[in-house]
Amino acid sequence: MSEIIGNEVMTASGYGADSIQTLKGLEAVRVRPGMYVGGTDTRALHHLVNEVLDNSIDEALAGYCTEVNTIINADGSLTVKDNGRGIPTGIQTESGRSALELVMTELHAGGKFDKNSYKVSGGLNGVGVSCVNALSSLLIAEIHREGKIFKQEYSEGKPLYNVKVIGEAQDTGTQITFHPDATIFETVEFRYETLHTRIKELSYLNKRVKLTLTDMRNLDEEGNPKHEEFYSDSGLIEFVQYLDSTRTSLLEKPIYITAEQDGVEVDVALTYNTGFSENIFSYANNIQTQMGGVHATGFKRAITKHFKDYADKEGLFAKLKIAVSGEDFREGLTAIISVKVPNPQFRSQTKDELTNPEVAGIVANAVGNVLTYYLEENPREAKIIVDKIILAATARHAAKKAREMVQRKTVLTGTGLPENWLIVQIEILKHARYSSWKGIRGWNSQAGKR
Ligand code: 0RA
Repeated sequence: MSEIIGNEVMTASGYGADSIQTLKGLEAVRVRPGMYVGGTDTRALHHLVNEVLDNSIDEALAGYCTEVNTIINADGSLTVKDNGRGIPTGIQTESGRSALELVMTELHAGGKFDKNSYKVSGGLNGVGVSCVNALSSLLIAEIHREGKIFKQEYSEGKPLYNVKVIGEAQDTGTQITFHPDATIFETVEFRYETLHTRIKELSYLNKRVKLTLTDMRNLDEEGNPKHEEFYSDSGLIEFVQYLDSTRTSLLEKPIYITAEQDGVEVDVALTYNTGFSENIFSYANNIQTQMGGVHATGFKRAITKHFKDYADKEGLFAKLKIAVSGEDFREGLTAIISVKVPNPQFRSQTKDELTNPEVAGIVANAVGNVLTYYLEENPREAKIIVDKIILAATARHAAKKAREMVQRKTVLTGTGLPENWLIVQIEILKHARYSSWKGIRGWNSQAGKR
């Protein structure tokens, strides 16, 4: 027995051909969560939140949403609410099913009906909210749109009823509440700290979007839940300042670069501190690329080239008898490189290295253009950076000399020097570098006062 609902032929079981395909997809996610969300541990659990958050952030990046609220509910479920346009709820002609239902139940249904609004999809895996749905014992979608409140609930990804109107709405937006399936995940307890870190990071990466985190499990004496707001007006500039807040900066303000080319958005902030470590963090579509990739490579290439060109042009490297190497340009450097790429490509399985070949040149261009201008306009800062680079090269060279000397002596004496001799030498060098730093720092801070 069958009847026609919308355009879909329904079987007696209540599922049409399309729906059966959908169920197979959702079942695949439940059978192999590892393939879709990277496992069943706490990391995978929090991956679900990221997946839901990404959709709201996308809506914000498309310019339709200013606020995204994340709430850990008292019953342990999690809600993400945004004030975007709301997921469309109308019936799609081809499938005869509601667009909302398709988004919630079809794997990869993300932006099928509006490619532009999903120009840059945050989801690294692109698995989308349907995976979250499949892995939830209960998911509730509530959409405010066209003056109405629409609602649909799902269990293990399967709709419990057709999209219905439950009231009137003055605003627009999307609210997703999900209860992760305790029969799948090792733990279903959301960690405040994990969400806090991610949401804070998202607020820096997506400036001028207000993000909040509320924990209804954690009430104070007055009964108010733990609640934090994250909002960054200057994005990566504040991110870099935050990362370097325990270090002594060489620049009053970080250098900021923003550009768009061929649909690729580039945002970079960098500063130098008195330390010796290199701190470069790169992101592709809001996801940290631990191993860097083409965007980090393009950035490094540009700073090496442009600081070198400037120093050469100004004759600042003239007295330097030694070669300056790439790493010398990155000592005491803290930088964030964030790119938004329409079709991100990643190295193999790990997905922590961006590989789109064209992105290297786009980042290098953007960084190069701004640096050239910055160095011309800010000769004092330019000199500070070049001095830092010279010092790095000098110290590296001296360390190499010391090492060679120890090795030579070791060869000459045959039995070798005591093992700790090299360590002593390195300690001396470190100290030498540090004290010469104080010199430059003093000059900088004095210049700052004048
Ligand atoms: C596609 C089209 C439209 C909205 C969205 C997607 C949308 C998706 C999500 C997911 C979470 N929050 C969201 N907000 C919006 C709207 C198209 C239109 O109104 O013309």
